Amino acid sequence: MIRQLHFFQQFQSKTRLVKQCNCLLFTFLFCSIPLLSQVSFLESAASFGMNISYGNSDLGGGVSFIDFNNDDRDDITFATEDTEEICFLENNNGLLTRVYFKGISNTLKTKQIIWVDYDNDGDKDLFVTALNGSNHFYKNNGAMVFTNISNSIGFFYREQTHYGCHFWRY
Ligand SMILES: [Ca+2]
Ligand SMILES: [Ca+2]
Repeated sequence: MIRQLHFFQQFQSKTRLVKQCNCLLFTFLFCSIPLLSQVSFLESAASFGMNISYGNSDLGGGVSFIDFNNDDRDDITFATEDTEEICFLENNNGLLTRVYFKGISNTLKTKQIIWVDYDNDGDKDLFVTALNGSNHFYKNNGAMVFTNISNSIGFFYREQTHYGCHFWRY
């Protein structure tokens, strides 16, 4: 009887030990994975050549991350404050360089920047809303040379306050 009791106590002790190990393993696996998988970020805009602000406006303007020149690298476009040209930053292997495009001259207070291939010719065209003036639509004629077609496509062209816009194939 004593031997059976001793055996039973040993069995209980081993079972308890296995349960404790399972609990520790469970805790390690399910508590440490989220900690190990956290992503950290480093602010590095200046090191990529990006030193852009929206002037003194308290509302700010839009930004677009899109490969506007179809070289398979995403570029950045910023809306700008009054008297400033729209800011195009071309991505050259990770270094951003400000570029200007023939046919685009817009010093209004811009809010929304939309790149869209509205005519399906393979190059991206540009639509810009303005807070204190008329919106503008620039057709890309190829090689990043643009024509302002705002008046000729039937788009309403009034001086009115505009913020956002969106293109969608419906
Ligand atoms: Ca690009
Ligand atoms: Ca196009």
